[in-house]
Amino acid sequence: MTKKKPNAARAEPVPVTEKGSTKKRFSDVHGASNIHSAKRPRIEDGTELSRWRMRDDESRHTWHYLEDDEAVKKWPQTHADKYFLGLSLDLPDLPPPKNPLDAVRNGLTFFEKLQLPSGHWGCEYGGPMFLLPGIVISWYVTKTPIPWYYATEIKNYLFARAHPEDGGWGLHIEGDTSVFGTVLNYTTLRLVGVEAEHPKMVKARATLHKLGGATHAPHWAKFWLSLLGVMDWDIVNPVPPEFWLMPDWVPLAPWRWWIHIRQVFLPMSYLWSKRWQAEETETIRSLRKELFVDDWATIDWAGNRNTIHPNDNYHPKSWLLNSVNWLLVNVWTPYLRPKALVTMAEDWASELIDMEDKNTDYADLAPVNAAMNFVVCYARDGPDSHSVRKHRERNEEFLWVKGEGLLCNGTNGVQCWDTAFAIQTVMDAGLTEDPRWRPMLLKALEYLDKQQIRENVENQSKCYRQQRKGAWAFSNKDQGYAVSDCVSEALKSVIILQKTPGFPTLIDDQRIFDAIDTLLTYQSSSGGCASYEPPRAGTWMEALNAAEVFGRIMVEYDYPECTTAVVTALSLFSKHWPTYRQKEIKAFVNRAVSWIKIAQKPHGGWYGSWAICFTYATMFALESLSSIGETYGNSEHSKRGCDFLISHQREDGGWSESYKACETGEYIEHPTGSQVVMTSWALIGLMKAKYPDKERIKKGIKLIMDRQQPNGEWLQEAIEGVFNKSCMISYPNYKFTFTMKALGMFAQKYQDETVI
Ligand code: LAN
Repeated sequence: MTKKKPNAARAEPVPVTEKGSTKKRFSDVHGASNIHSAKRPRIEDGTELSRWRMRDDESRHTWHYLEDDEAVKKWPQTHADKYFLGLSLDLPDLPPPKNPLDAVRNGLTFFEKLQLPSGHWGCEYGGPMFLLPGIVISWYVTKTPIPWYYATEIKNYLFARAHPEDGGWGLHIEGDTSVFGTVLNYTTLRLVGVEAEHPKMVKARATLHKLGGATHAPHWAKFWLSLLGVMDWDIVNPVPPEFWLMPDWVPLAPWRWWIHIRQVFLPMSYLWSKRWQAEETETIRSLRKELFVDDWATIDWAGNRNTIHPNDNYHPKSWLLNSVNWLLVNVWTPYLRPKALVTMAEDWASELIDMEDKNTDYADLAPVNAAMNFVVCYARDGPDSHSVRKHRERNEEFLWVKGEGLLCNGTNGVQCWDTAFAIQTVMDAGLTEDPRWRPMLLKALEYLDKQQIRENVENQSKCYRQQRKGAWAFSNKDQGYAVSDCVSEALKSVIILQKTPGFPTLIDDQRIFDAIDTLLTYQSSSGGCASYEPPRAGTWMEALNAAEVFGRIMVEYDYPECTTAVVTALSLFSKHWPTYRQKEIKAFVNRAVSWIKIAQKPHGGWYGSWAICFTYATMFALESLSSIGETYGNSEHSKRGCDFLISHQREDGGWSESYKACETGEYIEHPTGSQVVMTSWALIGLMKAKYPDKERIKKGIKLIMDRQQPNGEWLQEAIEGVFNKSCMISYPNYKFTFTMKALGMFAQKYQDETVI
């Protein structure tokens, strides 16, 4: 389905966006860098979806809108483009599967078409509703022109994702309306050019006012709105850069915080300290009237620092944090804060920001700090600086276009992660030696070869980074942050393929050892593994969680998901290189699995932090146990895990856990019933644990097969992923990788079963 081409005359000529370099394209589309007026973008009903293209430059994703018909002809839309945009692929029906392995083959036939030129699989990575506002506000305050087709599709996306009844927005696409979501997305719409009197805006504004208006927003919204000049900085709880001057031994020094919180607080602290604000515009003046219940001129900014609506207050501030804030506001800042110290702190924060930009070539950890670092560079280096141009260019990689419109991804992609799972899926189905899949797998292996991180970052200890040589990131090498499970899943996939007859050894032993050496740095004192770094402080640090809307954000935690991935990677490695760091690996694995046992909940399941929720983590935990030979028949832990899963199997054979489980810590069913992804996780866990009742497993397999479409695909169901307990995030490729993995495992295990 193609949207109607708007016939309104175009206000300004937008240059052809051909297959040039991203850099060229950027300066073309967003105007030369000497354009500094925040012009209101033109906004239309829609764009023509058939004119969008996703460009894959060695896994740097950028979306291009081709306004020129010649360019459209020269650069045809691929299957992947069409799929992402929700356009029909017109693929023929495949022969109906006679058994689960046929279903895997059909699934692969479809999934193969989505493999991108550099060898990986891409996807939308949306869900959170607080990311796009950061990007748009950063464009606005840096006077980055917003092309009409971005403005138009941002409007379409946000309207499509507004709550059907109250017209507001939540923290994430399935969440209840909150002030955070509503105030930021309303502001975003205004900044891209939507009129305040548009009926949807009137409705959203009424909802915002019912919730108390912008003064009831959480910390991060108050930060963005102060930067924009819609609020006064006095309403923002303090983020002093002086924190960065604390000696490393201080228990609450920021280098000990979780990487995402410290990389966000870093630019935030710089801008807070400078009380930097955008140039005032008509829209900003108007927002001051629109976002508040009271008259703007009468608002007691300082008095509303802690005002927050209950819908947003997932993690209320502790008495400790409130006391620290009180002292900072009433004593430190007005009376003590010496100028020389402030300058020193700002300079050090600024240097740390530069290191982050340099180490990632301006890609940055994620879109929150990328948008903020962009503003820091603009405020500090000026509008025409190299740093500003680089940020402007790289922030494009967070954008994603789909049928509903334009959104911001949670990272610059899911490239290495999804590619690793795709390879393992084929392995689990026993199809790696089938020549039919060789070209696809070879491209995937070549991709992982190119994406392995070959060096540690410069100034590793100065900028508090974790060792990363030999690692893989979640997205790509440019971003370059090693994550324990991303290294593990990619490494497993490389070993699997390189040990399969007919595949080349692209990654030599030394590079495999580098990955192992890095992985071995990831064990925490408990025995488990965290995400980016082993925990650097205790969970008491959560008492300083100022973000209000998220839980478990201040420090690293050990996760069954990450721990299992490392355990299985080390075990696979040891099979092929039995002598390399043999003792350490054995000790690592034993301690890790012991931690898995400790982390089991009284009901038998495990709490998942990166996808929903107990079903996801229980799958991993059962895999960890089985890797040391503990399964249903011989292990109490494994048995309890299986019984937990089985107790939640539904009548139709599937599983259906809701994201609410992540928030509440209790298993809660999703109102839309069984989900294929969730069902696959449960079945994989049960099969890993050698659960004896084949019929129960078969019932779930049948559900997955019944939901497969005649062309081999599965359709999107409820959101799959989560972070920080409260925010959900999409993993659209899971509906391919985990379904096929479950089917493939079943086919391998019960070779004669047809399941039709
Ligand atoms: C991710 C995505 C991947 C995820 C897994 C690899 C699945 C996980 O097993 C380890 C943690 C990790 C790497 C992870 C951490 C937090 C991220 C980066 C995200 C969920 C994607 C988006 C999120 C990030 C924090 C979003 C920005 C929001 C802030 C609160 C700063």
